[in-house]
Amino acid sequence: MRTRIGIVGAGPAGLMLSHLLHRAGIESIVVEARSRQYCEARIRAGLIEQWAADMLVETGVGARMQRESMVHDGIHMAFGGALHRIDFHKLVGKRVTIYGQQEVVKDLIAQRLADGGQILFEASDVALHGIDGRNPKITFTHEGRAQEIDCDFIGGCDGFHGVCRPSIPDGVLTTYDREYPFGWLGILAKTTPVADELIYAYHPRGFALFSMRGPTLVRYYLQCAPDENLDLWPDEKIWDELETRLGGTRPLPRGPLVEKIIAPMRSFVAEPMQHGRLFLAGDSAHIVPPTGAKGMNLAFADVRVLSRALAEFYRSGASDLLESYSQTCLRRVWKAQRFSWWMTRLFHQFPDETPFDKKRQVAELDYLASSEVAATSLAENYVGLPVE
Ligand code: RFL
Ligand code: PHB
Repeated sequence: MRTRIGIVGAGPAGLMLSHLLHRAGIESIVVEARSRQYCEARIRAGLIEQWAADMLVETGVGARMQRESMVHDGIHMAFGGALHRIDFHKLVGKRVTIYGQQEVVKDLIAQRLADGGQILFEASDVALHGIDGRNPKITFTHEGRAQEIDCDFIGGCDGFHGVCRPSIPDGVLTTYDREYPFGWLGILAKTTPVADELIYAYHPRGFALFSMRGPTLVRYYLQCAPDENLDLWPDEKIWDELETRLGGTRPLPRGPLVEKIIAPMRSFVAEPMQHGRLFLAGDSAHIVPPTGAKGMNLAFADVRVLSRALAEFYRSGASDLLESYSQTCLRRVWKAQRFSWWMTRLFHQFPDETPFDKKRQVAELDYLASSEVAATSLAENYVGLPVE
């Protein structure tokens, strides 16, 4: 097979890259390890920054999101037994969209297929070759047959555990890594939302987050041990713990759990995000702890930059935007890293904290709740910094 851009991974990064390239008249093929059903059912992110929601609409994949999503003007912070609201719209004139990542993935897959795009699901033994030269290649097994894709460039969109980043020769990448001494226990439950907007809760027993997916589907998270045993968390214990940590100001509407997961928490960046003809985008290049809700949004920001650079290359032959791809992306990536680390630090209990640290943490929450200047900085980052 031959195409211009070979893309590894059908997550938000790979699918959006293929979609944006198609709109720029550039052909691509996506190679994905999992089945279509698996990709469409994988529950992850829930929050889309305003510019990213606008991009989905402007590029023709936002119609269902516009019908089914919830648009939020702000968030609540819970601490000291009370709720404090941060009004993004009032502070920075922007909003966020609540719409599940798996719904975005469904919409992108449907659009790519309607536009005649090729997504090869359930590909195994995916490997990259010749990324240092002008004719890179992706090899894999698909429907029992050995296949290869000759291309001009490769989009490495295969997430944190993929094969693209490890294909870069030793010594090229510098990695920055930070693991947190806790994870998140996440549940999805069939019941009504306890509030109209998300609640981020600081509590001496640990962080808790209330989020939602729809009028009768809610998402909650609890700070837990990184290797927490889910067997020790029967449903009622989860509800009791959530109710305590969310401030105890009101009872939570309970309902049957449809999912229970443990999510790891880490910060990671690989620099540069490119080598030869391979360009990394999304989680394959960087991971943020979910506290700032930035992961999928960063993936979209990367592929926006990459698709524009590729469009310029095919239009004029100029490669300067491709050469500066990593540098352009990393400016945003590091600001998102900073914000995600800060939100994580603000709301979680750290095992090595001193009584001084805890007092300082509560003072910082109080400062955010009482100062418009402090709240504006949170709001500006949370709704998404401007894209270039
Ligand atoms: P993905 O989604 O991991 O997709 C990578 C794809 O590559 C495939 N793959 C391979 N394909 C071929 N060959 C191989 N060898 C392959 N290896 C892997 C995989 O099957 C998969 O289909 O990466 P991408 O596209 O970069 O997207 C990143 C996002 O998924 C991620 O950053 C977000 O989910 C993070 N995140 C959140 N982001 C937000 O923007 N807002 C949020 O509210 C938010 N909340 C979250 C989150 C992530 C969470 N978890 C579970 C880590 C909440 C949680 C709990
Ligand atoms: C979610 O809805 O899954 C979600 C929302 C906000 C976050 C993290 C996760 O910060």
